[in-house]
Amino acid sequence: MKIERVQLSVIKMALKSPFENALEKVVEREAIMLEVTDKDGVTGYGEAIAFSTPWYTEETVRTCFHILKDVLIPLLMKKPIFHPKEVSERFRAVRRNHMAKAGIETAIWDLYAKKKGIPLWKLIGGTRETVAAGVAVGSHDTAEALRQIESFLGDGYERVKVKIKPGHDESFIREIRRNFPDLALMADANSAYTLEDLPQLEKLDRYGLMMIEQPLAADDIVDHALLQKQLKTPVCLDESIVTYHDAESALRLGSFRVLNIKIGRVGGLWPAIRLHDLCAARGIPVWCGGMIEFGISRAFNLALASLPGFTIPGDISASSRFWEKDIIVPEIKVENGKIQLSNESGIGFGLNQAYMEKVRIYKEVF
Ligand code: OSB
Ligand code: MG
Repeated sequence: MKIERVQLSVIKMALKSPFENALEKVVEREAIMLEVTDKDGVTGYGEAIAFSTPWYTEETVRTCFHILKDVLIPLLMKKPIFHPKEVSERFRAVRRNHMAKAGIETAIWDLYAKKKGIPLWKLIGGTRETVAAGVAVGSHDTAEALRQIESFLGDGYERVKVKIKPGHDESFIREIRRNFPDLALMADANSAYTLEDLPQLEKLDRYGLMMIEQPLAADDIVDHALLQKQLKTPVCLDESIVTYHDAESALRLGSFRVLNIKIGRVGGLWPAIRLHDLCAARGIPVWCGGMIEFGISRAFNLALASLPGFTIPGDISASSRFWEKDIIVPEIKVENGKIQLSNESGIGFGLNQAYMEKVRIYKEVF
């Protein structure tokens, strides 16, 4: 594949309702959509999922735009690529900037699968034709969270995640359990605790949570290992695992029993597949995380979650979870708690160009 044209579009859209966690209240979402075209005129789509501000990781929409424009796109256009696996290797001398890398690496996967005429999920070895839908509730108001859970269960979601933080944990979870005794429930703390909160975290052990996600600091796999030894509830890592080596080290220490894999956080689809393979070999279940993203990123999440090790329903929801109208055609729908994988080639979804015109705030072509 010889890449001849790359278009970056910054888009902006309001969420249907704000999404709140321990660190940020997300009201509006910006993201970068990538359209990568080769010399035969075939186009692959990608999405860079950094937020407007660096609360989740250090990247932002603007750092991604800079790294894509000034570093990654020139590296990619310099010489042909024969397989999408090579993209991560080509970016080896660029430190971190994983969401920028993943945005363009995923577009190359879509392009490659389209040229081969096969669905991306089949190309990467996916084994399931439907993916279980899970949803994250982003409200710290107990009554509002209960209302949302009720409504998501009505939509058919099979698993619910809620956000916790100090002062908003045990009584919140107790109330959810009282209302939904059999709900497949997990809690995500986005690093809001330290080991000093151990007594409070131990109280959560009583509520049959599937797991507690990222309770401690992003760069603290040692404390997570100490915490996991004290808890019956499995610890799941998100922010802490950014590289393959992070996962190997954390496995050695026993810092987690479940892994949340996000393509953007780990630098691309190939790094995500390698983490899946590592965890599968160690008997560690994985699930696909979400980033309040638009449809292109959702489509890659679906393909990833078709791999055999993704045995836990992820934060994989319908286009309508956050958006009045998504930028892809067709939109992603949940039916009977599942999302059907597409049999079209590549990611199986296209960009709604007329709608892109409306939500785009900036565009540049290389
Ligand atoms: O920590 O998993 C997270 C959303 C944005 C950034 C980080 C996280 C989240 C979510 C919800 O928890 C994900 C979603 O449903 O899109
Ligand atoms: Mg998380």
